Amino acid sequence: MALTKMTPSEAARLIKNGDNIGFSGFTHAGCPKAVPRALAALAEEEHNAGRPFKIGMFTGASTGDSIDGALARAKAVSFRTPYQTTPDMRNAINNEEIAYFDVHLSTLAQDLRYGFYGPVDVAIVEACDVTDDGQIVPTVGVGISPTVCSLAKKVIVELNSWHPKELRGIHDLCQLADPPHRKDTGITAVRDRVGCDHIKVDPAKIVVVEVNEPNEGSGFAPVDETTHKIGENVAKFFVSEMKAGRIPSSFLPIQSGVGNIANAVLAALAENDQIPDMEVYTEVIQDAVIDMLANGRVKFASGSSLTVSNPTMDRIYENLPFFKERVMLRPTEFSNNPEIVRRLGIVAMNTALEVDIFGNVNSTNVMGNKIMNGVGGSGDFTRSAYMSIFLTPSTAKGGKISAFVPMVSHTDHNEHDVKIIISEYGVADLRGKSPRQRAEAIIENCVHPDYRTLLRAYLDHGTKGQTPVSLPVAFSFHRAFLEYGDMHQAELAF
Ligand code: 0RQ
Repeated sequence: MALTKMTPSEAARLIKNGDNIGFSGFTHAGCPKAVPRALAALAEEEHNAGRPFKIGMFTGASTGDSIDGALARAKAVSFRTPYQTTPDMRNAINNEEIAYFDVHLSTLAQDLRYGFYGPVDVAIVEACDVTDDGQIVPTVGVGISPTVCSLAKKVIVELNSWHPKELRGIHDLCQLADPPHRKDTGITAVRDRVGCDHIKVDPAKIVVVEVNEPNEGSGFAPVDETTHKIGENVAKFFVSEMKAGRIPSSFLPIQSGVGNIANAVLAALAENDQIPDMEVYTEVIQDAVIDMLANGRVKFASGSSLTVSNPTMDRIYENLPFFKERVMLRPTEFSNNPEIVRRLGIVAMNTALEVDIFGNVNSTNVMGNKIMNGVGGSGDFTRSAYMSIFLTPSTAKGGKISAFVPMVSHTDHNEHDVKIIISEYGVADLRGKSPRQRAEAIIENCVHPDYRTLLRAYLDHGTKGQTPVSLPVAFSFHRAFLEYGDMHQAELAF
């Protein structure tokens, strides 16, 4: 029997006020666009008619503007989880208009199956192919798609002909069995395949919306002096770890976070001929990894999405057989699975907003109270990694903010999990060091010279103890920024 077809606005009308929606995709990659925009328009129509209309949102990670931006602007969201990056969504969350729950990405699918956050009423998923017997082939981002497709009562498939049907075969799709029935994932090497090439759904649940629309991804900022220096420091550190025998000469699989810094670091690794060709086991495969696959510096990349600019997407599609042999896209419960991260010995590199001198990391909340994006997959990788590295420029906002502070204003990754810190000034190796020794290593090697004296003063005059924290002035840097707009004004009166 042929599948039901609808326009975006007809499909949006299947959704009712109060429904929870599960979206496909991971970052802008693989996200539906036309139906969410129609849903935002429907919400505005309902609000104009004086009727309430809000949905709960489950996503793989951040999405494009057509989901997070459009729905936030339409005031159509009551609840959202997990990671987000769109300015309008971020503002609505920080204005407390939307209840936001920031969860590790690897756990969301299981949490949904157990019903921790309520039912998934409708799934809206982008696909490059869908068959009459209910085989859905995602595009370039997977996230929680298998789970929301299996849980939802209705699955709206946005069939996007901008993506070729020949993508079939790039994915490795399945779900974990939940405790107490969980077995090991079966993934013992980066390129192991344990699932199939499509998501199978009862065709009676499927509604198809045909579209042709490019990805909403933008490119990356060019590498600047600071990010280039951070990249060089990472590469030098890896070379010294290999010389010391702590990273094998065959190297270990790497995970790298999202954003400009991560992209610049990968480019620096590619340029260093003392670092061997490597494998990538990560969540977002960015432009730099595609370059490295093309020139052989990366042998294979497993992730949950191809988070690339549209010119890079074109390049992939022009050479699809080449990239299909070297790329695998998995659901987040596999791409970010701590069991696999620990087994493969992954070297994890993520970016911090701020780091305290004892090695605690804030990745999410600016000045403790305003969400930036969310923890994303950084915690999935950091805790279980063979080596967990945090990268950060030593300052932000033209030097008025030091990324290194006496105490972080919010903690995402703690001193027990964070092993290496790298800024443009150098590398602080925290392994095997007491809190005071860690502080000395961070101040000496990573802190901007402008802030070293202040932080040394804090350390030298602080309380004695295992962790020499001095509570009365622990937030003096943050208070200085809030009062004077500049952390240089921090007063360390003891
Ligand atoms: O703001 O653009 O307005 O100037 O934060 O900072 O230096 O451009 O770095 O884009 O890599 O983002 C931690 C947010 C870094 C990101 C974070 C301001 C700074 C700038 C961005 P402007 P940069 P990035 C895989 C792993 C958590 C999730 C994660 C992130 C903006 O990496 O979300 O790791 N990580 N996931 O000026 C105030 C400070 C600041 C500051 C920087 N201390 N105080 N503002 N900024 N430091 C991905 C997934 O999970 C999908």
